[in-house]
Amino acid sequence: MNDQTHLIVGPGALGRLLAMHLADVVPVVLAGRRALPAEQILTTPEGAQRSRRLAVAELENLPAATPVCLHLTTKAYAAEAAYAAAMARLPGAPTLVLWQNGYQIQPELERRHPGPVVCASTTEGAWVNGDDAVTHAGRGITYLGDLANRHASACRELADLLGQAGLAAEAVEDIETRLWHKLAVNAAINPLVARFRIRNGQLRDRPFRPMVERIIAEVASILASEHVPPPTAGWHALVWQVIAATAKNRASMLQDVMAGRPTEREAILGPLLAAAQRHGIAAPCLSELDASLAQARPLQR
Ligand code: KPL
Repeated sequence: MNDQTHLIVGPGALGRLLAMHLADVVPVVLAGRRALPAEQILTTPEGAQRSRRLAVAELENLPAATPVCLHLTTKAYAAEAAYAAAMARLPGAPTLVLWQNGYQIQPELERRHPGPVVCASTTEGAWVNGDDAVTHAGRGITYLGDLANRHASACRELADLLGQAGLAAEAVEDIETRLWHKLAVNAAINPLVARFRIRNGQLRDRPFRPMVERIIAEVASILASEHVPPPTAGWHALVWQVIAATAKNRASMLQDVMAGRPTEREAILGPLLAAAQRHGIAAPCLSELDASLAQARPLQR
């Protein structure tokens, strides 16, 4: 690892997708609690396959050198521990790039990290096939920005680098709004599909459609009280458009519940419920979903 290295911590679908692309243009190390096989295969959205040998490492045994960028690509609930484990081994303060859903870890690590902190909000779609392969299911775009707009040039450089690596990216000045918008979409889709074990498109049918509408209304009123600007097309249009575009998907939270993994419940519903409480807004649907997900058990197979 040297001072040009991009260290990616979190070897799930997003981490591997990022590593397989960035490794074309910069030195990359992919780290996790256990090291993956170095030889990895990427299937592109067009169905082509290419393999590449990556530098892989165990988080506990990272070389003691400071990379230029530390990308945290873990799930939101694992980000804090992964950050602490990585930083305990790195002598300096790299640019920290946070790829998490929700809006919980971002302000917290922005406060704690001694170097620049960049937030990424991405619509890239990917899933893993075992330990040595990742499928890039659908091309998206990644927005990059920092919460206080103090590191615009770092965001632009990173967006350029991702572009050179074949991942569309744009530096933006309103990343906080974009993170809230993604959170709102996730809040309207993920807890419901995880609770009822359905694909996203089934939300268009009865009895789920009115439930989605009620959640959108709760989310819209909470975010209005937080002065988060609504999307140009409005909340309803945004949510129903994502549901249509991802109709066949099993959302990430459903996959987590089915696999018996923790969910991103706290990162997605937590900030909304905290804001509802601060402003004295009733959020019965969100509270009920939160309580039911807190007790979610893996599907009996
Ligand atoms: O981001 C998603 C997720 O699965 O977490 C959505 C937009 C809901 C697509 O499935």
